[in-house]
This record gives sequence, structure tokens and C-alpha cells, in this order.
Amino acid sequence: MSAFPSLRSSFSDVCFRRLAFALLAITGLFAEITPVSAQPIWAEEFNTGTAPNPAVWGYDLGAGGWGNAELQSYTSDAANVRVEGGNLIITAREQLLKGGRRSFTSARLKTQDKFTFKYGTIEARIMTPNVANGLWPAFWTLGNNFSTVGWPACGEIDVLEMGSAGAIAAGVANRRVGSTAHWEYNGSHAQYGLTYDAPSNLNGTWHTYRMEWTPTMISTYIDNTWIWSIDISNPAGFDGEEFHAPHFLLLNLAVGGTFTGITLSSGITAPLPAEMRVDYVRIYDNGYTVLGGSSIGGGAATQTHVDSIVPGITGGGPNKKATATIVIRNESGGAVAGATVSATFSGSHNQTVSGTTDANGTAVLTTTTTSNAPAFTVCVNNVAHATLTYNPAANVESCDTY
Ligand SMILES: [Ca+2]
Ligand SMILES: [Ca+2]
Repeated sequence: MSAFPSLRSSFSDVCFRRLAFALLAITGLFAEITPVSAQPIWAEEFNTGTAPNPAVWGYDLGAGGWGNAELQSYTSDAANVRVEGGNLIITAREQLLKGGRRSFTSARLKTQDKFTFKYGTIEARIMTPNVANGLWPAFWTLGNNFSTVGWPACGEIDVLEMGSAGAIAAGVANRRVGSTAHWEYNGSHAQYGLTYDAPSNLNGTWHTYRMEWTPTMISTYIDNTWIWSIDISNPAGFDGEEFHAPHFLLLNLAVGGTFTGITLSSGITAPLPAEMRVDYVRIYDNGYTVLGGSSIGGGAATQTHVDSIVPGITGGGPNKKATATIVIRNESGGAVAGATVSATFSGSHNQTVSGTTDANGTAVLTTTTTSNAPAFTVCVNNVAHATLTYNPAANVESCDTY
């Protein structure tokens, strides 16, 4: 899915080349499964109750196309989302309105603010419906800072999407699965994805979709067959800090939309009602996994980390002062205000400077020392806060160089 594709610009050549190179570099690693905990550290089994647990799952509701010219209206009605027989069941339905006009309803679940994770191996056992033509099931994530920074700056990882226009054109709508990352690259939208055509139709049978997300790589699999990988080991190199921050989960079944190439109701030929079933979603610890959100550990954040450091200069001539714009977040990705950030500049400006984060979690540190030829490294020493503990192990970066 993408939250607001109207913001999409074409994928920059520079970015594509960088990623193509990154992918070449990881060829051969596909079969290497990341070691994970023997037992899940988090799971939604959908084995009890009649509706998803409201402490974990919320909903996106309503129509308007969701930025993708989707045709359905999303509801949280039992007709569109229920738990039954050990499964979460999302049902896309059609209602004929006066004059024969077709109207569609479905559901889109999300764990925004309620449950987040950064890194880890996530697995979902999913049965997709017959998507041909016009249905678009998805199992995906968005950065939990979505509501503050928007899309694509929050980052998006599509573990599973089906029903694309390309798959329909190739006659493989029920066989083609795809994974894609979306992010903010130098002020515009970048994306990178790959698809895999299964040997037979996937609809109506259970398949396991897995994402392995480590600090260096994101890879996806269907039933242990590799789909896609992206090298995220150098976030500064491709503006990919989005993939080193907490994300929340989404599960939905869209009807039509630009992804499917079908934006008129007359183009929907898939049998309705259609059910997307989810037996479970499980997360395994791969040694880096951080869970967060209000459903975890009583809800309140307990830790801080450095989300980004942007070094700069202010002033001119021989009076150039070194600056560092530093963003502090909690383990759920929320901005941390009122934290005292201490950082040491070394090189052209040798000084330790402290400052306090604002409502956006941002502190701007400026040296009083000056230089004619700035060339310095700035490293965060400490983040002090009245109630939150600094966890430097969770830092996206601890130092940056100008
Ligand atoms: Ca970015
Ligand atoms: Ca189950």
C-alpha cells in the first residue's frame, strides 16, 4: 500500500543506482535465515473472542480512496472484520445502490501507537481470496511517527501485496506477490520493490509471509522462498533512517485502486464477498528487536535514544561555529521534549555543548568556539530526562561528521 501516492515522484536515478548496487552487494545472502528466538516474543493468534483485541488493533475508517483511488469504504463492522474459527477475517463486500451503482466495503486494521516494533522477524499465516480482478490484500507497516512526519518520511514496508495491474496484465494476479519499501529520499518519494510469481495460485490456501528486519537488511519470504531484500546498513547513504525506527502493522483488503489499475467499480470482477484470512501474526526476537506502543509494558515509554544528528555551521569567515541538530525519540518513536542533550564536538571545534529538546524532540547545539575551516565530528555523550532512561544501544546514530 502507500499512504499518499499522490506525493509520489518518480524514483530518482541516483537512488535507483545506489540501491541496485546495494542489492548486488547482498546477492548470495538470500538463503541465509537470520537466527531468531525459539518462541515468539509477541503474537496475535486470533483464537479468542469475536473481534480483534482493541488494545492492539485500531482501524482506518471511511472512503475517499486513501490516496490510491481505492473504491471501498473501510468500516469496523463485524460484516467486514471479525475473529472466527481461529482466524482474523477481513471481508470485502458489495452493495448495489439505487440505479445499480456498485458500492464496496472492507476493513483496514492497524496497530498505530498501540503496538510497534523495530527490527525482528515477523511472520503471518494468510489466506488470500481470489483477487482477480481488482482486490488488493496487503500485510504492511508504516513508521509510527506517521502522524507527525507524514508519508513517505515515516517509511513504509510492504511485506505482502497482491493484485497489481502488472500481475493482472500477465495473467498471474493470484500467483504474484510483491514486497516494496517506500521512504523519503532527499525531499521526495523513493521506493524499491520486487515480485515473485508462485508456481500455482495462492488464493484459498494458507501461506506464510515472513519479514526479517535487522539493522543491516530487510528481506521477505513466502513459505521460505525469498521475495525481496533491501540493504539498510548505511541509512545516511540512502536517506533511509525510516527503516531504523519503530513501525506499526497494517492488514487490509482494498477494492480497486491505482495499484490494481482499476479505479472504476465496473472493473471489479473478483467474486464478492471475498475473505482475507489471517491465522496469526508472530514476531521473533533476532537480537535487535524492540517492541513498543501502549499495549506493551503498561504503555508509558521508558527509554530515549538518538534518532538523528545533522551537523552544520553558522556564521561566516573565521567565525564559523559548529552546530548539531539532534532529534531524541522514545522507544515507540515518539518525540521526547525536555531532554538535556550533551554532545562533544572534536576537530575544528573542540567543545562539549548541552541543549534541551523542544516539543518536536529537537535540540540545536551550537559551539562558542569558531573556525575558518570547519571539519568536525560531533558525538552525543548523554541524554538526560526527568523520567526516561537514555538507551544508547538504541541510537540510530551516535556521531556524525561535518
Ligand atoms: Ca529519509
Ligand atoms: Ca489462529
